[in-house]
Amino acid sequence: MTSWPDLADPCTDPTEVAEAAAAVIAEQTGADHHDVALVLGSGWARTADLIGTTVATVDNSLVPGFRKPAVEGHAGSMRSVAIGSTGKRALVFGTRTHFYEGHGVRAVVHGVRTARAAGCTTLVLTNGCGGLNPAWGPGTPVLIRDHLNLTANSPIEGAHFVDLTDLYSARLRAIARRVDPGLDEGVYVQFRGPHYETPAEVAMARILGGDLVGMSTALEAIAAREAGLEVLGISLVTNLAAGISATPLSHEEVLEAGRAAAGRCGSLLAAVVTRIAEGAR
Ligand code: 8IG
Repeated sequence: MTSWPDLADPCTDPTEVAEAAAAVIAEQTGADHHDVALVLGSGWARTADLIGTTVATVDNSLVPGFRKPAVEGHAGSMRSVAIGSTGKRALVFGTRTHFYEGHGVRAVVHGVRTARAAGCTTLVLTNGCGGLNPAWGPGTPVLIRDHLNLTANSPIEGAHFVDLTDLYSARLRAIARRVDPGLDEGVYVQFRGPHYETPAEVAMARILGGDLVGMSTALEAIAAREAGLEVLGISLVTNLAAGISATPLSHEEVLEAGRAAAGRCGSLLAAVVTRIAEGAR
């Protein structure tokens, strides 16, 4: 068993672990670099197959700094996917580490830093979330236009004052809307979780300008911007946020909405990633 520096150790440079991870990924996938990285959140797991042919699947446990998933419905592996016939490669993370797991923010953004180290210039972040707009029924994909980070944390270490204007690339959002002109946009609010919000917290999120509530994505997007990646964020509304709908939330409902929306989300993601790859580099 090889050992690598512990991400959680403050003396460890997280970039070094990301570089070690990228080296293992290159070795395991036979691809010296990847172009586009994707993080598949709740409801998005099945979409990778539509992007192209999976060339290699790598168990997370083989890759420095990666953890086993804590959530049912997430896969503990990453894959290298040939994007259609573009000649480009996607690095698809089938799972993410959530902030609420308590392993620290470095673990949360390790995939993002690894994507950068693997050569990616674009990052597509997907998630399942609660919707505040009653017009967005379960199974509606929504583009993330901006976010509110309510975790009281940042992935950035040291005095790096990273600009987050246009964090969610207007260029990439326009590409997505060309693929699906009916796509709405919204402001994603990252709460810590793992509990869902109270109705009062959802009302607060609305007053603050939020449209979507979830437990991921914002911290990863910040790390991506620090790393110089262009970011596209797409949420899948799997449930109406607490207090918006009359029924209580359940993880089952979330999984079911994901299964039902897999087709639409898959073709959307495949078309968007193909267009990005056609224009990338
Ligand atoms: I899926 O309603 C999913 N994830 N915070 N609130 C929060 N996270 C979520 C929700 C939700 N649905």
